[in-house]
Amino acid sequence: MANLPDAATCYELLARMALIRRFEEEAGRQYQRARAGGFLHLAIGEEATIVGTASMMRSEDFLIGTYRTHGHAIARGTEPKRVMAELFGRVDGTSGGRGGSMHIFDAAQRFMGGYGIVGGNLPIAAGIALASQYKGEDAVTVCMFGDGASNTGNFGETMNLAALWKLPVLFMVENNLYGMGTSVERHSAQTDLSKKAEGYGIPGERIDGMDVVAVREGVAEGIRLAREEQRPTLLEAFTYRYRGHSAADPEVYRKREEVEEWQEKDPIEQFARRCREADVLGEREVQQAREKADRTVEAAVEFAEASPEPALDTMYENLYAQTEPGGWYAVDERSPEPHRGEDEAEMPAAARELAEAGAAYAGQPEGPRPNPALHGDAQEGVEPRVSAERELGDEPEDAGSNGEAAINEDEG
Ligand SMILES: Cc1ncc(C[n+]2csc(CCOP(=O)(O)OP(=O)(O)O)c2C)c(N)n1
Ligand SMILES: [Mg+2]
Repeated sequence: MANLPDAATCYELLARMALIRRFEEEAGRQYQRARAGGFLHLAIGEEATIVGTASMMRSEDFLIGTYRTHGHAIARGTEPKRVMAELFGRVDGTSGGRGGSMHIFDAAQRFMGGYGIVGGNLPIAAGIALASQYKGEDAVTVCMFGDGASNTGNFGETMNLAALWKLPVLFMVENNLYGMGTSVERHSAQTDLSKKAEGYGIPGERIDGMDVVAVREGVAEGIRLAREEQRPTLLEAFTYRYRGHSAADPEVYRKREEVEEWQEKDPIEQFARRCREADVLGEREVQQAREKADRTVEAAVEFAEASPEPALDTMYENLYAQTEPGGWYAVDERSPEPHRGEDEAEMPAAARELAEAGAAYAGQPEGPRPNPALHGDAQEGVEPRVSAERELGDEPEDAGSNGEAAINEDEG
């Protein structure tokens, strides 16, 4: 077992884990009160992996995570009140209230998000590391992702380039044993995830993600290899989320006893006990860390509640899509009032209309049916694509695959 660090560091580790735990419990509560909208993924139980990793990083290093990252941002130094305001969709949130729980982002702390696409943060991590290398900077990028993400195409592509270009990056799989409701045994052919990048020349190691000291030890070496030798590594931290995948998860895929078994290894309790037994921290300090967490989170909720919602006329700010010159990615610039079908009160009528149209369509006799691409699908005023092509004088090269032949065929 790795040695405990000095008393001040132990206190800081304990206080940070307790703060994240408290924050997430409160986030769950606020979500149930409908104060926080969108999705909410809690990492309660995973605090040692998060805090252990972040605590070994320098301020110039980058951290990038997934959609379960309230704690990652806080561990990196983002103020909890700004994370809470983001969950509440308020202007003082880390993303101005535009991102919500899955898109916490804080460039000042070099916390690069916050991504809803499973595995989507891996290539971005490689890109950040490439930028550091290109600029001759000393920074390391740490990329944290789930066991499920290790099955994505992004994983292989990123490992290949990271190894090939010798990028200063450390990959960490937060193996909480499940990707939503699917266990590692059912989703990954190779269940030793630390081996999954070996074929690319990236060595891996398994660590106890419930033990903050063990995490620090593993991460220290991974960061050293990345910084000093430009050698990426893949750490697999074994951890566990006590709560469901997201706020709506009936958890039919695991047993209550399994959750309880992992709760016995609780990262905060375990570490507090160890610090007390080694006489590094006293009961008073442990209590103090917890009370401080309570106060910080209480203040975070007050701050979030007091923060205004973004003004309606700022709705289209921060969008990269452009309408001039007009393109495929046009922004809906209609008036802010609800439009047909957007108002909930209209929904029953709109739903009935759609259902009736669907039934009429399904009730047609067997045989060729109108092709919506050619005849428009309820988009009045939209010219069929073929006639547009004709106007441009584009005669179809192969009349058998589109153009007139297709129209004739469709019209029977
Ligand atoms: C590309 C993609 N596929 C599917 C989803 C839906 N989805 C959201 S979370 C998730 C599970 C991912 O599990 P894991 O990587 O183990 O992370 P964990 O949620 O356990 O932290 C899935 C499949 C998604 N967001 N993105
Ligand atoms: Mg997982």
